[in-house]
Amino acid sequence: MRTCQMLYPRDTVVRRAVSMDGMWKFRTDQRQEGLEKGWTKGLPGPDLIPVPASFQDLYTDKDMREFTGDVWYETDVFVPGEWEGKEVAVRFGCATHRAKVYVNGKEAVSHEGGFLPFLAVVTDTVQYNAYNKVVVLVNNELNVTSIPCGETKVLSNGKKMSSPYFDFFNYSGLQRPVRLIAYPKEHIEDLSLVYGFEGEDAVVHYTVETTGEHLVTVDVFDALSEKVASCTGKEGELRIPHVHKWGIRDGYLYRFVIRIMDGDTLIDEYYDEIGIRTVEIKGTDILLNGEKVYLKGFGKHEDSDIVGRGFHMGVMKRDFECMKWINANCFRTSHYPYSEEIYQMADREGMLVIDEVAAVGLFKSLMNFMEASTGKKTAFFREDTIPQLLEEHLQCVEDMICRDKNHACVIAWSLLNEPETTDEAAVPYFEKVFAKAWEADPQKRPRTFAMIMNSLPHNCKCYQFSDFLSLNRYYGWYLMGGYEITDAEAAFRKELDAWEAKKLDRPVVFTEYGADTNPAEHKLPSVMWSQEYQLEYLEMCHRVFDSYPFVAGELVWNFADFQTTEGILRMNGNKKGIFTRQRQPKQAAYYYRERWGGKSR
Ligand code: EVA
Repeated sequence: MRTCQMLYPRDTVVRRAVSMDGMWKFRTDQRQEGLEKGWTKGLPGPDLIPVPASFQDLYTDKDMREFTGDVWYETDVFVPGEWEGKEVAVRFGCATHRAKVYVNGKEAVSHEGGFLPFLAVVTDTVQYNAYNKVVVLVNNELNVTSIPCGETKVLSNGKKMSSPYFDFFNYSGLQRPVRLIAYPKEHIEDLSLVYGFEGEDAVVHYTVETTGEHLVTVDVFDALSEKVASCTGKEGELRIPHVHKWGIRDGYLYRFVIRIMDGDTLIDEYYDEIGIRTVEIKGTDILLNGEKVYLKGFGKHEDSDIVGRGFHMGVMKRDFECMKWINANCFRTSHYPYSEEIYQMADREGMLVIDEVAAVGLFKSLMNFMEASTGKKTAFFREDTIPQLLEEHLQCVEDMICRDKNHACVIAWSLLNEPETTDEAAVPYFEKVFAKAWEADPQKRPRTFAMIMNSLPHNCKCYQFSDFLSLNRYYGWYLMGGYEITDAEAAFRKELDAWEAKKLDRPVVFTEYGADTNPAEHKLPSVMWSQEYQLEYLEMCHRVFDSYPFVAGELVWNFADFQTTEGILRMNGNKKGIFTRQRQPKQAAYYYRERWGGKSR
């Protein structure tokens, strides 16, 4: 278990969190000579780049944008003398896709996986009241034993290139905030919460994990800072009278303050802002606080100009403003867990989130979104690399749930995106992944995975694992696009009829449907890629959704245009956005604003 690294860094009476964001030294390592040449002690060369950011789009040189292999980062950080006696660590929001951290020349930690936080504990390595050198070796190569999956090619000139099995650019580097943190030796490691309602009150069952045996206290404060409940012990029940439930566009948060006490002496203190709500599936309905909700929103990406996948507060703010304007209530963190600040914002804004782990590309193909439509199979789950991939996948599921389980906004876990499911060999793999999520989540939230076009009622071996079905469907785009759209609609209905015939008694959510659209293209009558066709396509999909009562949500692909690998199917990226990459509305955005503003299914 790597629990304690998941607590979001906060300042309290006995904890410190200091931002290390800023300009860091940077260097690519084309010849992989850094280790030999002693770069762990400091980098040669004067180049500086911002952290957090993806490094790819900052330069004007194509070799930099496409760089695949090892890159190095370096900064100096001052560790205050008054921290001596505490645990001290550097906490990375993420390092994509893997990293080794060196502090004052000594390896502090090695971490695999590019979208979740980790700590380099440096209590005994740092010099107090002095600057310390932090060097990070990041590697962004794709392979089939870590998630997401892909390949690394070597070109005839010896340069490496990323070939993802997925449709987004392989942005990488230190893409999220980095902080120097200090916390007590005996400390709080984890907090778990489960909610129930009794009349007007909430009953909150809590569990606190600590590294020692001193007394734990928990106090709950409302938004006006009035204490509304308290309890002692590592496990217990808190009753919050007249609870203000967290809901859509009603992001009411309570402050939970947890302390470890030795008599009157405070040993540790941590707090979190918590929304209280329940989520469950009942028949074909998704219930929030016992009431039916219809999900309206997007599959998104962390993606924007210049900083790539780097966390940018301005982009986050704009995205939420656009989502509120268009009357969305939900988004999926396709195709990886996002930066923690985004979930905090969703909690505050009352926006629902389907939280997705980075298990994308579990289908051996560089164009799976196309090839799956043709019925192609690749026997992905029969490869001998699967046990190692599974191990990594399970770790990421555990870490994601540990990190995000207390966010009110998170209503479900998406455990894979578009894996191959038509082969029996997938079944034992899915079984383990779904069991892991159940075991890791104290709230037992619904679990799902996004199903590719060829995972159909008659051949999909894995849909039964999902508490609600998530369908990614492109009838009228990849299949029967343009003037054939009437046939596309008929085929779409035929598939849904077949799901209906199975009497699954579970909700179906469309987690993807969309059409590439050039914002500069208008054409009457429509052609594919024009704004007019995007609208016709969306209207067709919605006619279909509205005919089936078990459809519990529509998350259009995508919120905004985003960068992908270059190719003949992508015009400088994927253009299925309802907004442009600069977050300006395409014509379809006005249509959604109306549909979602009025819709209450
Ligand atoms: C698409 N289709 O073709 C999208 C991809 C996405 O960007 C998919 O899940 O099925 C994928 O990543 O536009």
